[in-house]
Amino acid sequence: FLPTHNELGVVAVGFSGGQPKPGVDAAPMALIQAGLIQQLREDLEYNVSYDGEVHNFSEMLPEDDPDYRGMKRPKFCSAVTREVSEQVYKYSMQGKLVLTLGGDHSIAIGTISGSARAVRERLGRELAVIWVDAHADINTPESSESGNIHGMPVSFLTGLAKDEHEETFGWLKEHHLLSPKKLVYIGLRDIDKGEKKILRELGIKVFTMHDIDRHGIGKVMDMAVGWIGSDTPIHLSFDVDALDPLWAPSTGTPVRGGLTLREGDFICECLAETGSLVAVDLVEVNPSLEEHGASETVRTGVSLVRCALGDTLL
Ligand code: 6HN
Ligand code: MN
Ligand code: MN
Ligand code: MN
Repeated sequence: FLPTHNELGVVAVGFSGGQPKPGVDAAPMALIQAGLIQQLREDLEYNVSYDGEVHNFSEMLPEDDPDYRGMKRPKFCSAVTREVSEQVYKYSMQGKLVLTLGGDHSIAIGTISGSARAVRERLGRELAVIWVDAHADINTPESSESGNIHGMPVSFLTGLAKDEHEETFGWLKEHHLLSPKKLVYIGLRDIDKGEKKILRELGIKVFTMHDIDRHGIGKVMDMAVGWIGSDTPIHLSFDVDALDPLWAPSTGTPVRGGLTLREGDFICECLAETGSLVAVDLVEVNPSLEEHGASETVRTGVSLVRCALGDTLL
């Protein structure tokens, strides 16, 4: 069921509407200017499909987008993620591995729904997701304390949160959704009270930083991949804030006590090694937030993507 080995579709999503800080929209361009796509073509020998545009979706900006069920910019986030979902779905249906460069993590509503649907239609399989993050991003609109949609994507993707209106995520249908049993978290260390309750009730597999300290990242990856089972298509959604701010300072919601660069790269390498990756997201790089320039965080992002795409495997 693997994507044709060297065919890669790239979607560049310059979107920051899922959270309040400007700048995360500039990440795809910063990553591309740092040489990411060129390296994927030249060093890793991918045949890259990329339309050469960082989409900012400004034409989708609604005239009026009031808070709704506590969500901020609900219509804009819904419209953008719906479009991203279509783009990811199209590449994935062509048998391409799909790389999405965000953008804030709300865009995963689009990427994962698009992959899940394509994997169902093309392969008759259920998608598994590895979500690497300091945060669980599983608030419902009602449990969220911030109203920021980048803290909610997993609740919409698992069907825990739904809405009847097309323009506020009602476009998400059964075929877009992810089973909570096929979701594994790695790196968590800042989980809201309401989210802890949700994680327990849904029986979701979570490897917190505590688990990584206890077992080491090698064992954690064995357990994570074991939980999903071999021969299951995997979507990796990597929030750069999973890494310690030492390695990724330029991000909107940094949390100390995170992964080292090598642990982050190792997670990506292990998933590349499974041969089951169908999609990779890299999100929450915000080049404008670093005191001494964003070069470190952008470099980290380039490294993570290269590792996920097989760079460091023999
Ligand atoms: N992210 N749990 C917090 C919230 O606002 O719901 C933080 C979410 C962070 C989201 O980093 O992708
Ligand atoms: Mn996140
Ligand atoms: Mn996060
Ligand atoms: Mn918090």
